Amino acid sequence: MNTYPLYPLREVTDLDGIWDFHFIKDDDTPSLEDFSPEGVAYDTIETVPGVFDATLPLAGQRGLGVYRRTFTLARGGRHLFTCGGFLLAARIFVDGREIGRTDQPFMKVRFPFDAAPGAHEAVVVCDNRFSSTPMWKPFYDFYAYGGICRHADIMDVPQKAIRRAAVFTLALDGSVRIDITFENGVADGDISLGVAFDGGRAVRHAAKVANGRTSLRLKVPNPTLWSQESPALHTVTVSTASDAVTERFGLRTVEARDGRILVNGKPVKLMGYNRHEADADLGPALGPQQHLQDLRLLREMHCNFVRGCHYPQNQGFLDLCDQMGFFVWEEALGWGNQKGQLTDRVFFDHQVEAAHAMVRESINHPSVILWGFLNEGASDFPGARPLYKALSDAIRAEDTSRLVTYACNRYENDVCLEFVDVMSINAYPAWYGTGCEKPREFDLIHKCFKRFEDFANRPEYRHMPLIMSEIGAGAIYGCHDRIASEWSEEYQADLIGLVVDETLARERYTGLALWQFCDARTYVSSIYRPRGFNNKGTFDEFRRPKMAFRTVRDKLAGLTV
Ligand code: ADA
Repeated sequence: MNTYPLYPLREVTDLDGIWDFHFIKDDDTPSLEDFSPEGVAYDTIETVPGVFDATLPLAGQRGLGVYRRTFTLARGGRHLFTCGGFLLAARIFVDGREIGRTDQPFMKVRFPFDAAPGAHEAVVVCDNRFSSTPMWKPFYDFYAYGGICRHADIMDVPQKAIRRAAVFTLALDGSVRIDITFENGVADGDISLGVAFDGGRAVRHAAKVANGRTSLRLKVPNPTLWSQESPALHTVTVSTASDAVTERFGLRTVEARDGRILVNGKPVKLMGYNRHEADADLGPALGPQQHLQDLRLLREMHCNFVRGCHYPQNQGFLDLCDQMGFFVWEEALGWGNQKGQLTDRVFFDHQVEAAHAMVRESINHPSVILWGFLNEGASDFPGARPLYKALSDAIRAEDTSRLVTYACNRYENDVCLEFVDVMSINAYPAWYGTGCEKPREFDLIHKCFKRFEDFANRPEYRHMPLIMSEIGAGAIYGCHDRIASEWSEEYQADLIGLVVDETLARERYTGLALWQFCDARTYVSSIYRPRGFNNKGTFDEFRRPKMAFRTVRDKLAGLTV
């Protein structure tokens, strides 16, 4: 899925399609490190994007998936290999030489390499073993697949290239700051830049480059604001003598004031879902039509909010959110990380790196209004404070124009909330931990909303907006029950109905992200995962609606058009 930014003067070679493939089983190879691209006996094929272990015969297998294809370059010189995400870790070779490696799952990466014009061979080896990355653990509640799960391409990088142009709204009259980063030989000193908004004529601006970057303050001609109701977008093309980048952005401001989130100065109520990138059979490698379909289903329920759980999102999905006027919470990869990990130096550094990279990549999406990290980490542990602080600092070093949060399940014992702007609570009243003698303990829903409202109203937190960032119940698609007990669609619909009512009735709650949009594959485990799925979707994995779909749609009618 081709996404912004675009580089109109460069030659882009799309690597999506069919690659040769060979799988090396866990026991046959010691590590990703020891892999050599020589002598691999390619015996089958795989697609890019795709994951190799979603279907048989490799479903459930762990080891190295080796991909190979050839490509032809018209131009010689510096090139960039770009990919929207690997699982779980990968090394990339061109003509037998390693050009890059990553152990950041779902992270967009870009690796430079030099090549002559003509035919070349790319080999990518993906390791889906948990040992390949400190960012994952065997139990995160979503299946850990392996492969090249997002779009990949190669493009040439001219001398004095522009890397990105990040656009920040300074005021609603169209005033913006554009932070431009360069690469491949741009010396510090004077530079002349062309800037063209919305495909118009380029106006030249003199700027000074220092440490490979510069900044311009400009006014967008004919500015139109981005909002949920009217998601107007602008483009800007920034050019040097040899290169150009086109970025798409929206003019809008986001702030937290007096316990509310304001977009363009007006309070918003965020109503929507947590969503995994999850196909029924094929794992997380969704195509554009599937992303669009999911957003259309959310819109059909009048939702305006998506929490992209629990990893950096597909850039193509965010492009769609920009165009359709969704508010998005994007978060770095993490799930229930405990004391040992939160104080581990390698995990710490990887998390900080992931936070920086996520923000840089998604910086121009107006839909993204919240940055998150460490879903349900041990934020009640004082030893976790340095990491929580480092992560908000990392995000704010990249971007102060959005809000920072994390999904907390430590509640009144939390010791890290001071580092973020928004209090977000994950809770499962009337689902986990209820007395097995009492069916339908739905008074717990009301108590839960009241409890966290009281918590958020404490003097030290009163200024923070409050989001119920996860809440829900499992239902097996097609399971109906006369007494509407657990696992029936009736139970789930009734519970979600109460949750939506509570959120709408309580002004203190700025938002709700129901858990979850659709059933998604995980592991059969002791925490209620029949079928090996997390069954709390309002849709099943085939997007067949459960009863809760109508409940939400009817209750939110009027929230969006
Ligand atoms: C947690 C977690 C989710 C999911 C959920 C559940 O809140 O953040 O990823 O596992 O629980 O279904 O229990």
